[in-house]
Amino acid sequence: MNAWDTINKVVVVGLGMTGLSVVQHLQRVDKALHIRVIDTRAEPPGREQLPDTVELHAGSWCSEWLLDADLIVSNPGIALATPELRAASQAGVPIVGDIELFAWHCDKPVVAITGSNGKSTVTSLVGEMAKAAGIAVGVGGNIGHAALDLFKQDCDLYVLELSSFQLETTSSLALKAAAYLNLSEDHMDRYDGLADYALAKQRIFANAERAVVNQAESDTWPLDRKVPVVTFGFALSQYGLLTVDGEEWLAAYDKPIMPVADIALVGRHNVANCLAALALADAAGISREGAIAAIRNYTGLPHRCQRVADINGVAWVNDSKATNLASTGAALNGLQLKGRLHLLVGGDGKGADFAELAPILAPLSVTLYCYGRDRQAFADLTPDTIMTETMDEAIAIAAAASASGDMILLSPACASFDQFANFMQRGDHFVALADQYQQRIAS
Ligand code: UMA
Ligand code: ADP
Repeated sequence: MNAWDTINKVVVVGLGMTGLSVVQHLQRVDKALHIRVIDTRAEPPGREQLPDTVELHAGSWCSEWLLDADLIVSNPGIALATPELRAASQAGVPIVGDIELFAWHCDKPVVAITGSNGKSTVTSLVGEMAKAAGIAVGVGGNIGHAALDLFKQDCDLYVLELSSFQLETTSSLALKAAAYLNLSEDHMDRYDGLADYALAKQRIFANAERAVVNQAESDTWPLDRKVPVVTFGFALSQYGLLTVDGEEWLAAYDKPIMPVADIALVGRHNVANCLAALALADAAGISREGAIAAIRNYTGLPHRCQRVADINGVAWVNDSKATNLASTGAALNGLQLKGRLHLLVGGDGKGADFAELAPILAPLSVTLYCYGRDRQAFADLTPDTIMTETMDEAIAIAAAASASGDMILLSPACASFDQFANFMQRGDHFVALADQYQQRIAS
């Protein structure tokens, strides 16, 4: 039986990018479906693009609509524990997310990536590998391109980045391979601790032919032991490292693939990301030539450890996508500087404890600039700490204090939502402040 046979009334919860993609998909699938949208925001993003035929309730919940639905499709940003959703679920109304709808419709191979950090990098790298191999590929999901929008074009392979939020409402996504890159504390405002968060991510393996897991992190391995496992990592891994004539190479099953020095991405964490991507590429049938070409050429997405300016010998680095402690840790790992590090942190801390940053900062010559709503959570991590309300104030002080050989690094370890629309806007603002400073000192 088709999943849609018994469904007439669908309520989409949350508009935005996901909600709009869901509405458009539902209309493509079945023009006769009765579609309503609820968004608790008074002015939900995407409202102007909503077709007139779709009813919208904005600014609050509408339990009447929820209880009247045959199916609720919920936005990943809304917790299933929200009382209104819980009540609907208890009343027997099924609740799914956009990725579940994707699974119902998809008839081509899919690989997917989850983890606390590196998802977007690995997702886009696998996409580049497929393109280089001549495969028509659709890349989407939590990477900022709604998965259902990928059906607007013909593809022979899909690569999806999946957040724990999206996985919570997904149960039938069949995957050629599922990668779980790493696990570290994040989204503690939404989960009852790390174990709860980890369990949501485990759902990626539910219907996977192969699990691509981090050799060094047992939490990333499937709890269901029936799923065949392929490991990546720096030691004892199927996708790992080999020394060839004194040079470090990426390797698969003890066969060298290419020198680590030829990877276009920078940073040790990206070596691990390349190994995970290679494992996924093999599972998806992407040619080795295509995979190698992409690793040689792909320099990464903006807002991830991106050098955006060099002003009188001071490097300005935008790592706005570092929205948790581990990603900021990765930016600092192995950092070698002639001068001083001016590190900007802060924002919406999502309930995290930042004490783990102290030993990472200890060996560095660093001034810590803490701004935003949760800046006090960074107090006492290192002796030289400056508190400001905004990033603008922090930059003004850092720019004046910096000298040739220094680095001004925005790697906030926090979400941006207290002061910015998203991490992209935060990163763009950092770049704009660098530009302004450059112009000021040039005039
Ligand atoms: N919201 C309400 N009421 C509503 C609907 C939404 O208050 O009725 C609020 C929620 O707090 C929610 C926020 O609005 O978290 C964002 O909603 P949105 O409309 O901006 O969401 P979308 O545009 O649909 O974006 C979502 C993902 N956002 C979240 O999961 C929070 C995007 O991931 C994703 O790229 C997009 O779908 C396409 O799949 C962003 C993200 O921050 C990048 N993800 C988190 C992360 O990576 O850490 C999980
Ligand atoms: P995600 O989509 O999971 O947020 P991104 O690829 O966008 O991951 O990177 C987010 C942040 O995490 C960036 O600051 C990046 O430098 C850092 N990062 C990328 N890969 C890793 C990794 N394997 N381990 C730790 N941090 C990483």
